[in-house]
Amino acid sequence: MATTNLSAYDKTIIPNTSKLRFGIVVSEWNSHITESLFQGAYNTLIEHGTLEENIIRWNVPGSFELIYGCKKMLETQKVDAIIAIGNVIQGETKHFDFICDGVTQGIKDLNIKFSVPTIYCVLTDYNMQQSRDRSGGKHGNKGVECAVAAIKMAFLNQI
Ligand code: DLZ
Repeated sequence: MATTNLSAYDKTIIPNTSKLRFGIVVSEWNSHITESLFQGAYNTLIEHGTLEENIIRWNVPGSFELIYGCKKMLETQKVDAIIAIGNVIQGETKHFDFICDGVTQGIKDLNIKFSVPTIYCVLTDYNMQQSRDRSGGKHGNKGVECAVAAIKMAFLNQI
């Protein structure tokens, strides 16, 4: 089955982001993966004109805490979009399902409750190799894809 390259997009249609402010909330669990996702997102925002001082980064312990971290950022920081970055790897128990479901529903709820969009940059994989492949490996970097989504949604929010 072909997998889309997560870093591939048409750069010519992305507007300049120099007037926008972005939040990035990063889970520390599987930090080598989430740091690569962060770098992909950060570099993409910078490439399209976002100023360094207009990217606010907060860390949270695990993906489950992304919900509260993003909520707090939405309540206290003036941002145009937030990117929630996490990585959940399947283990031997149902914990994986509960975390994935909780984070997904939680971020969905934030998008319903707040007028600022929260982008879902959470890799939910069966093993570490799949996560490596999607955080700067052979399938690109989901952080890039999510930064592009954040830019598009921030502009949509200005309508
Ligand atoms: C506990 C846990 C486990 C087993 N696995 C992951 C994971 O693969 N990815 C992740 O981001 N977090 C994991 N966590 C931690 C939970 O997200 C959360 O931090 C704790 O349950 C405390 O609420």
